Amino acid sequence: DTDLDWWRGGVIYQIYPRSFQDSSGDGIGDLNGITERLPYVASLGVDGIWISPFFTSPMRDFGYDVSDYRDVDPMFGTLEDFDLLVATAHRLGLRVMIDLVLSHSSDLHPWFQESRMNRHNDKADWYVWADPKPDGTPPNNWLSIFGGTAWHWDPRRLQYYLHNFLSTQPDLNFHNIDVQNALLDITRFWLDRGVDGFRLDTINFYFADKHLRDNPALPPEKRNASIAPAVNPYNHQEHLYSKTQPENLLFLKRFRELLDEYPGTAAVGEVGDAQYGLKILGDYTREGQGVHMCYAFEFLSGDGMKASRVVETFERLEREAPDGWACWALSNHDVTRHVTRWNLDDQGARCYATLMQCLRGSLCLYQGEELGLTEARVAYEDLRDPYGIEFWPEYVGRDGCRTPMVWEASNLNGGFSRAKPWLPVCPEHLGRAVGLQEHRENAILHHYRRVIAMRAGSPALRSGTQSEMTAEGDLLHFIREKGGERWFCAFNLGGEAVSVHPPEGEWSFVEGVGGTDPGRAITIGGGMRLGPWHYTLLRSV
Ligand code: TEU
Repeated sequence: DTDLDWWRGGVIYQIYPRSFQDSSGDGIGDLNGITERLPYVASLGVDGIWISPFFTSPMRDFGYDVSDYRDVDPMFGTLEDFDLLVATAHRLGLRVMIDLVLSHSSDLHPWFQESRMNRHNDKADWYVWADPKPDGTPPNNWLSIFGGTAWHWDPRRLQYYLHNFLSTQPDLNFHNIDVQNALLDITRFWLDRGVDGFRLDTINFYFADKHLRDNPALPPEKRNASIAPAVNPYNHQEHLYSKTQPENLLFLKRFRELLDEYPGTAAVGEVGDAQYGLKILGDYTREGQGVHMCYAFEFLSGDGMKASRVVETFERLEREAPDGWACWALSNHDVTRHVTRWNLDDQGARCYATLMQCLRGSLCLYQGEELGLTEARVAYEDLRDPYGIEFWPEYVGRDGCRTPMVWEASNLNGGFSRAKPWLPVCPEHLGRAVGLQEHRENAILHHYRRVIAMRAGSPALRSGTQSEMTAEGDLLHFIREKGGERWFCAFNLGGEAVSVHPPEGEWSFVEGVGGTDPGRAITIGGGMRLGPWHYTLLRSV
């Protein structure tokens, strides 16, 4: 691998800027706060960071609604602060990926303000506008992820506009080449400012069907029960026409050509699609013609990550995206933190942390994951996420994974801010603050550092082949291999002890719990025993 390929198998640390570190004293995190904490991030051994949106925004969706793509929201700082952040990151050997939300803008973006004036202005065709049906109802049956119809009536223009998310997030019309060009210009603006890449929000939503055809109903067996099933009819529709149109491949090709002008940059496209996610991943990352990797949702939901599920996912990936490249994650700013979601104890959390470092693909870690943070309970009065407020209490929203980072247990607000934080610091998190864990030899934070370093130092784990992946009950094992380096990785993803029989040969024990001493060469004959949530990693000698 060359330096240019850093993204392939790289580990990316996701920062949610509102909640990482406040330097200005307004209770909201900011860019200078991130810069201050970059040495900590570098100390984890990750390859780079992805910063969730910090652009000018009315913050209806906390930055995922952009009103100026070329500036920093004053709440987060200035462009000069951003330049300092990038320079500091680069000095520390960290790549910087920023989060471009191109599928939709804020309704306060000047483009939309102009577009809504009438049907013949310069930007008239920049968003997805449509006439009502004769009875005045929306043009078709498309639904918004955040609830209700995906169409909003505009009383000024006397038409509906499309919004796949909030009504304050109108969808841009990618069929219009001027829109594409404007978005590519924005991308170039940030490339010229020195970023190393992009996390592209909702790339499978860029294009909607030109003819605005109705989506078909989803047969019951294909419904996704993971997102507010009781209240959200979104899960009962097959989103055939409201997203993932074939024209996107041509746009992504243009996007890739632009990135290729800046060697060493990379893009990870977010593809949220319960049915076709991996198939889309294959299409969007094929032959270096689209994004470098797709952010996959496979391990972000569900009630567990059983051995059989891991095997099934990689079999499906192999089938549906043979030369695709996935970027995995267990947690992010949209979902319940996995320690809570899967009800993991410390041992279980360490086991999954290690497993993720051993799997083929790239990997995103979400701030606080390295501390073993649980989902915070947020009282109704404190909820900020519009999605949560809409569906509470059936679905409590995304605030519980967005509460502030905890740095020092004894400092005000865990060291996050000297003012009242925008979301309360979770009291249970304080016992896991960075400062405390730094001094605890056995803390999960050090475990993360160790396994991240292990992957970083191994071409086989970073980008080698993955074969013989097998599930036997709760036991998961597989081989990673590259250039003569061969690993056997085995995990007990359950509460009962299991036996594992590594392939015959001389192995050296690398890492594990309840296993042999690290570094000791062992000959495998009779097999090894793995206690609950124990694992063993062996390298051939
Ligand atoms: O999320 C896209 C996405 O698929 C989400 O709708 C996700 O399914 C949802 O948050 C429930 O978990 C991206 C961003 O990550 C999210 O924060 C934004 O709200 C959304 O796009 C709109 O920009």
